[in-house]
Formats: sequence, structure tokens, C-alpha cells
Amino acid sequence: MLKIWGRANSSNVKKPLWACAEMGVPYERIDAGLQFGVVNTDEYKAMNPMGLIPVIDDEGFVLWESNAIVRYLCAKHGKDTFWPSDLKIRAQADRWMDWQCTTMGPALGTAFLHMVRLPNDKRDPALVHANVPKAADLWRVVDRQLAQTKWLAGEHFTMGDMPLGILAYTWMELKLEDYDLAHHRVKLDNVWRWYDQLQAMKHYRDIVQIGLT
Ligand SMILES: N[C@@H](CCC(=O)N[C@@H](CS)C(=O)NCC(=O)O)C(=O)O
Repeated sequence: MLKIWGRANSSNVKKPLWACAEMGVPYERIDAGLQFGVVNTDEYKAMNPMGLIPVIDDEGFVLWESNAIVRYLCAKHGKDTFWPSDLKIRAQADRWMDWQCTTMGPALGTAFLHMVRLPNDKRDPALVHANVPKAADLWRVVDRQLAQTKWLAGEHFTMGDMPLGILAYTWMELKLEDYDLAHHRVKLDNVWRWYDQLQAMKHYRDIVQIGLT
């Protein structure tokens, strides 16, 4: 059976968990990372030299990097749906996945780390104040896409919605008011409509919307 290493509250681990749930792929999840350790063992580093989560082992095929994992799983189990066969639609799904990793992820992830994840004495409010407005501007870019299409890569839900869909929950849940930054979470019509579409999905609610910790 497919094995997935990583704690369930990690946004990067949620990607393969949610993808598998949507496609009905059974898996075994092994807790790893932060309080669970595991990631610094020689055995784990042999699977992922970065010592990060997630990692999968699919009947002996080991893969790390969350978006590569989602692509692999969707190509294997969700061809023509989650992994679009149409080259141009797939390229757009890929684009939003890469953009999550290179652009939205660093901005929103830094704000999240310093608002939620790090212990109080390690948090830097200046980084929260610098990154929340950046993330807010980036959601406007997403909004412009969603003004043209129902989902990020077109008229159907694809793998392209997964990484940013997970970060949408983070964005909606961050306690911006604690930093006097709530005015940055402007209600963008199309992002909010897309978020409602995501929230209508059972596996999104069960796997992604589990509280920010
Ligand atoms: N680019 C990598 C980033 C992986 C990553 O940074 N994972 C975080 C969790 S979201 C991690 O392993 N943190 C250390 C830990 O949990 O011990 C990916 O997308 O898989």
C-alpha cells in the first residue's frame, strides 16, 4: 500500500492526503516531522536527503517534493480529471502549482510561521507585517484568474487547485486582527466563491480544514 510520511497538520503533507482522498487511493500515513521526529534518521534521509515532509513510497518508488508527489499521484490515478490530458489545461494547473511553491508559499508561509507555528519567543512580528500585505496582493492575482474560470485551470477541479486551495484555508483562518492587519483580507469575490466550492468538498473539510497548528 502507498505510504505517506508526514504530520497531518503540514500544508505540504495535506496535498498528497487530499489528492489520495479525492481519488479514492488507500494509503498508510506515518507521523513524521516536528514533535514526531523521524526526519533526521538515516533511514528517512536515505529517502529524502532534505529531511523534510512529505515523502511517499509507492510499492518501492520513493518520491519527495509535495507538488511532484501530487503530479505523480494524479497522473497515476486521476488521468483526464485531476491530471488533465489536455496539454494547455495541464500547463495551467502546473503553473498554479509552481506559483504556490515559489510565490504564494514563501509569503503566506512566513506569516503563518511567525503567527502560529513558531514558539512565541521565536516569532518576529515584523515578518508578519511584511508578508501579510504581500500575500494579500498575491490573492488579487488569483482573483483575476478566477474571474475568468471556475477553477484555477479552467472549468474543472484539477491538481492545480490543490496546493493553493490548502493555502486558501490558511489565509482565511489566520488571526490577522491580532496584528491589526485584518483590513488586508479583502473579500475578493472570485477567491471567496472558489473557497466556497472547495469547502463544499467533503475531503477538503476533513483533511484541510483541521485547524491551524
Ligand atoms: N518544497 C518542499 C517543502 C517541504 C517542507 O518544507 N516541509 C515542511 C512541513 S510543511 C517540513 O518538513 N518541516 C520540518 C518538519 O516538519 O520537521 C515540498 O513541497 O515538499
